[in-house]
Amino acid sequence: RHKLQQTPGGTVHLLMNDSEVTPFSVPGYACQRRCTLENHNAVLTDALSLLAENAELSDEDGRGVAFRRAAAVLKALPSAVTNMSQLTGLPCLGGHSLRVIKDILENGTSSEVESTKESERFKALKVLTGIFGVGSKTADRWIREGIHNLQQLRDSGQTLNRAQQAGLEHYDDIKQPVSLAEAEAIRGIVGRAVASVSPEAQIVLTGGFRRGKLTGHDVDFLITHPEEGSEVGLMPKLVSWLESRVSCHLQNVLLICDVIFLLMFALFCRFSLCCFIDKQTRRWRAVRVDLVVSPISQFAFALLGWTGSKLFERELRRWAGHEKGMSLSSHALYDNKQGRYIRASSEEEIFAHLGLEFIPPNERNA
Ligand code: DCT
Ligand code: MG
Repeated sequence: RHKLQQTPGGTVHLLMNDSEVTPFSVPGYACQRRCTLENHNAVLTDALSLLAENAELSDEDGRGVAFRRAAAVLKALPSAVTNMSQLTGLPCLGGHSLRVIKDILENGTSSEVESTKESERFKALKVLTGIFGVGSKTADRWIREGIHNLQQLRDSGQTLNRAQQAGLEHYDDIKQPVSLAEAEAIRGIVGRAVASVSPEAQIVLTGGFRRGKLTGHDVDFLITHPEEGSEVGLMPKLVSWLESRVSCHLQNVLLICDVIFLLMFALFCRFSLCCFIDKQTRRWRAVRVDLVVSPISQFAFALLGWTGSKLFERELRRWAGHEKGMSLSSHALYDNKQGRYIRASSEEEIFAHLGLEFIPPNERNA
């Protein structure tokens, strides 16, 4: 009555008859779930993530979020889905996502995913938005003008801003994932830069690396100062310090050749730049670095907000708004009913204010 099935990884699964399949059960919000990097349903979640990416690149954010939420539910399951009946009663699985999952369980692939992957428009959107500084709107405009790849862009004579020029020039480097070792090397150099402009300031690695990922598309840092107000002006000082080191070797680890401004939020509190590190291959390569400065009074909110994952953050804000009547951002938590801000000095306190069990960073990989 039972069938044994060996997966390529060597794990043996006991396949049960339909009647014996117990449905999985998970809470409705990703911020209520513990989700490590271990994913038992990677084939399904990769497929749904690709459809999410396609929707996001086509400015269909609602559809994008629906696919992301469905993928996050499958990521949180304790074992591989083998039968549709196991999904009965699970949250966030809409008709469209269920069709894709069914297709893959029955045929090994989803025709929609395969045709999306092969579509000229999706391929062009991926290549063009892969350029540092190019978003889906710009990419879409270029595609309508007949530009589908980097060579066509170079030949088109389109005017590119400074970030886009650098993005095009260093396209291959920036596309290549950043390793943890590279992230740590960059932490060393940015840490020294921060220390030299503000000795008391502190720097923390956030983003995917804080969640335990071994690679990332960039390196995210959060900087603060123990004395409220002393962080003011830190970002411009840091950026000019980095700029003044143009073409200087720093302990043979890092060379800042170019500082590119991608985004500047209010009061200089966020910056993206591009720096170049030596991979011991005597080649310098471009890496995206995201710097955020936060006053100490907002530090816990900034740390929680910049650790991600993106979906985990979105779900925290949705939970706060829909379930608690609160507004959460990476600056503050506001109680809409009481009409006041709620202070917190640690991530644990924020979860407690939201009535959520604390989830450590390595389990926020929704
Ligand atoms: N973030 C967010 N909403 C966004 C963008 C970012 O909440 N629209 C937060 C969550 C993650 C963090 O900022 C860093 O962003 P990324 O670097 O894009 O994410 P990541 O998880 O670090 O991914 P990667 O490992 O690929 O860099
Ligand atoms: Mg990141």
